[in-house]
Parts: sequence; structure tokens; C-alpha cells
Amino acid sequence: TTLGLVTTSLALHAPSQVAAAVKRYANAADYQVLIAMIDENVNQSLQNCINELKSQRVDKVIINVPLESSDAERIVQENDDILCLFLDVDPYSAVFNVSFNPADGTRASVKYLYEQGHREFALLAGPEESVSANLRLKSWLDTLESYRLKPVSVSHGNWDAQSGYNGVLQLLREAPEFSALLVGNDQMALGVLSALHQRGVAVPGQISVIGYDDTYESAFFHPALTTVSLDLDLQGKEAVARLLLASEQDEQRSSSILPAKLVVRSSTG
Ligand code: IPT
Repeated sequence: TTLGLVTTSLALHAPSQVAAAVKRYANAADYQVLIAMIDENVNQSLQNCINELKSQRVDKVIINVPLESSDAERIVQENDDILCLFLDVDPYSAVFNVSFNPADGTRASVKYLYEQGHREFALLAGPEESVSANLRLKSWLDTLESYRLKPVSVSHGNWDAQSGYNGVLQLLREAPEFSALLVGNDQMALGVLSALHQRGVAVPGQISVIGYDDTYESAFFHPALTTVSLDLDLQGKEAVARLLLASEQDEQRSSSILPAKLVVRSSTG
């Protein structure tokens, strides 16, 4: 009657929305949710969090922490007394997971901007340690290459607004020749919009910006953010449903890949 959620920082909007969804759908199925939040040192802290949940007799755990496939597989092997379902791994990894397709929304973003006439792209990806940040970046690059384009610059932030703010100021200093900026998530895009506004750079007049996640707030950014929408509520719902089904029937460990869709608002043109 209790399931566990190990999550990356809930100061980040996407994981906090996933946690809310997990709790809602678990409660609806008469389960309580115990949440353990990891700190900076992911690999060490993850096992501590799992142990913490085990000590409370939790044996079904959703893990929303960015993990390389090999690390996720090791976690499964070293914790064979519990059932783990992962939310932030490569969708094609062998572990039980519910994750998002990293290629469809990224491809749609590049295609949309290309069709609007953009040829100079800058990429501001999420952190280098994040599997999903890297898969999104790879898909942007592959799609640009399919149009025979190379980005004018590639840089990384750490998912928060401050890093987007700093990142775009650095771009303006070092490689200002771009008309389109693809950003790894909405929070970094929020910082980007703020910095561009302060510098008097018109969005989308001079630079078009696309975010990623479509967390609730992005429709209220100024201008309203064009972004790649992840249905985080659905991810929470599917995770709970698949975890509970698998705990009843062992053969039912079926993973699922959810789509990501471009939502065009006012930050692009
Ligand atoms: C991913 C978000 O896209 C990103 O904004 C950030 O919050 C990150 O999570 C935190 O780890 S979504 C994840 C399920 C790939």
C-alpha cells in the first residue's frame, strides 16, 4: 500500500510536476507515496535514498533521476528485493522504464524554425551529465545535419533559469550570429528571455527561442514560450499503472515511450 519515489531536485519544475502526478495517481489506487530526494552526488545518494525507502518497507520504487543505462542496470541488480521503474533513462535501455521520445519534439523544433527561414542556430543544452539532455542535443544536431547545417555554437546549462540567463549572455558575447536558439528546458528559456529583454534583443523579431518541457508556467512567460510539450501528468500516471501491474504479474514489465510535441506560441517567428 506504499510506493516510493526517488527524485532529482524538486526545485526543478518538471520533476515536481511528475511527483505531483505520481502522488495523485497512486492515491487514487489506494497507495501512499514516500518521496526521497537525492542531493548533488547522484550515484552515492541514490542508493541511500533507496535504502531509506526500504527501511520503511517500500518494495516498489519509481526512480526519476538521470541515469546512464549501465548505472540503472546496476541499481536493479543490487536491489533485487524491490521492483524499480525508471523515468529518466535512455528509452531503449533494458531497464523497466516510462520515458519520453527524445527525438520527435526536437526534430519538429528544428524543422519548424527551418521552414520559418532560420539557418543560424545556437544550441543551449541541459547539463552534460544528463542522459536526456544529451539525447535532445544529439537529435537537434542530427536534424540540423539533415538540412546540411551546423550550429553556430553549442553550450550547456544546468537546467535552472540562472544558467539560461548566463548562457545566452555568453553566446551574445562570443557567437552572436544566430537567429534561432534551441534551449534544453523551459526554466533555462525563462532566463534566456529575461537576459534578451534586458539587452534590448527582440524575441522573436531578432531571435526566436524554443524551450522544452511545457511546464505549466511557460504559457505565461513573456512572450509566451514556444516549447516541446512533455505530458508529465501522463508519465506519472503510466508509471504508477505499470509499476502496480508489474508487481502483481511478474511478466508485465512493459516499458513505454511517450511522445513529445512542439507547441507553437509567441517566442518564435
Ligand atoms: C527533465 C526536464 O526536461 C528538465 O527540464 C529537468 O527538469 C530534468 O528533467 C531534471 O532531471 S524531464 C526527464 C524525465 C527527462
